[in-house]
Amino acid sequence: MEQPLTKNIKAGQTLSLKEYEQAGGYAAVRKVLKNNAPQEVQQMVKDSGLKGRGGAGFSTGIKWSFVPMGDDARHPKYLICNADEMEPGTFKDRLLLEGNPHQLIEGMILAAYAIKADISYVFLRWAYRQAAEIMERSISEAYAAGYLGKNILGTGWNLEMYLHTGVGRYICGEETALLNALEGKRATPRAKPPFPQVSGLYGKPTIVNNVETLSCLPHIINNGAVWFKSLSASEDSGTKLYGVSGKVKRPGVWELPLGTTMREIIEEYAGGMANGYRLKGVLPGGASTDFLTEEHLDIKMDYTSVAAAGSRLGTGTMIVMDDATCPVGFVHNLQHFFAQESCGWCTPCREGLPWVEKILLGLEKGKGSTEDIELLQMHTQYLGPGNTYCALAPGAMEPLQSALKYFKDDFMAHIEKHKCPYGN
Ligand code: L3W
Repeated sequence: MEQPLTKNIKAGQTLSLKEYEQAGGYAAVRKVLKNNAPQEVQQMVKDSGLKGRGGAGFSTGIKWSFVPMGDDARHPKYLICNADEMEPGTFKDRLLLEGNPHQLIEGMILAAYAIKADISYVFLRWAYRQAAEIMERSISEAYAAGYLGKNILGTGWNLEMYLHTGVGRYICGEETALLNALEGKRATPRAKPPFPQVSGLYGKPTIVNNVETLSCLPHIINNGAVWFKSLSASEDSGTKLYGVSGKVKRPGVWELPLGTTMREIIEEYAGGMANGYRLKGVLPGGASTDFLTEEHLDIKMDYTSVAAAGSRLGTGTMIVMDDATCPVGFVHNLQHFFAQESCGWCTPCREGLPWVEKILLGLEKGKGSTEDIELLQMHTQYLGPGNTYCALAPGAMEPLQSALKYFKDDFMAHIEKHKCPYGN
């Protein structure tokens, strides 16, 4: 099994520039800058079928193709790495940032070249202090080696790269809120269209890609689109960094063929449930995805299969809920997070999420009624897709609506017994 993104990563260690180069690092940049026009790089990535690994799964090559490329294109153009990994239960990008920073930097150079960008930023989660130090040092090394700066490798192309650490708000992972944050403004999402590809940072063409997405690029350029497709166990190309957290024997993150089944990931890689616990539900890709249950364990963890089962692949990092955990308390905890992280820009999210949180708290304490269930169901509609500027509130409704579907008996038991049956 090939694991191109993680094969050189050793626990607790960072691959140095020298080690990265010895393993073939920066060969893709050398190859492409000398031999290929930017549009050819775009085509290679389009052909590879790479989809965004941040949660949405949008085609990377198609996203790039929206960037104006003619001589009259409005410069500077920007390439941004979204490293604001704050989705609950998601810790895959951290492994790449800390373990192989030059792989990411090389991927960013390739992406920037493909859209003829002039300036690039790594927008990094505030809490990732170690990753910040590693990235700062690695960017300096890449400048010193001539991979960044003026006249890169003698080709006449210039690219600057800066590290920007956020201030710890979930909304900054939303691409347009991230742009506002970088501009020094309040981090609220912008209306789309216009999409950032046309009007992004300071109104200029901008691409925002996730850490894992960008880290795939050197391998696609070195080995080709057909190879990248062959890595997968499904229609979607490549490998995926899958993660598991919760009461399993070995929580962790593993790079596996895209489309590996949920059962294999949980039972084989995560070692199955910890002794004395049974699996009750799984959020397949971070907290803002719909619950799946034991009956879904054999689905392939790819974009289409997870959607067909009624959820989303999201970040591919699963949160496993066990049978000793109260689903009402679990979902209340998630809604507490989402309500706290709402930027307050649009009314349904600002007002709706704290209301949902309050209803769930009442239910959890045995003070709820059947009307509360109806109210919650109503909120899943009002806060659903199309009613808000961004995906925060609709994402928050996904675990709630699926909990009401799969764990309705638990909600009803709280109402009937006037207390939490799990002893909370
Ligand atoms: C041009 C169109 N471009 C879409 C581009 C768009 C963006 C990308 C994805 O949220 C999801 C969300 C979270 N013309 C386009 C277009 N694009 N239509 O494609 O866009 P979109 O709107 O599908 O998603 P999004 O707003 O970027 C991302 C989910 O990810 N999520 C959250 C993950 C959080 C992290 C983290 O902590 N860092 O990864 C987990 O599931 O709920 O659904 O670039 O411009 N017509």
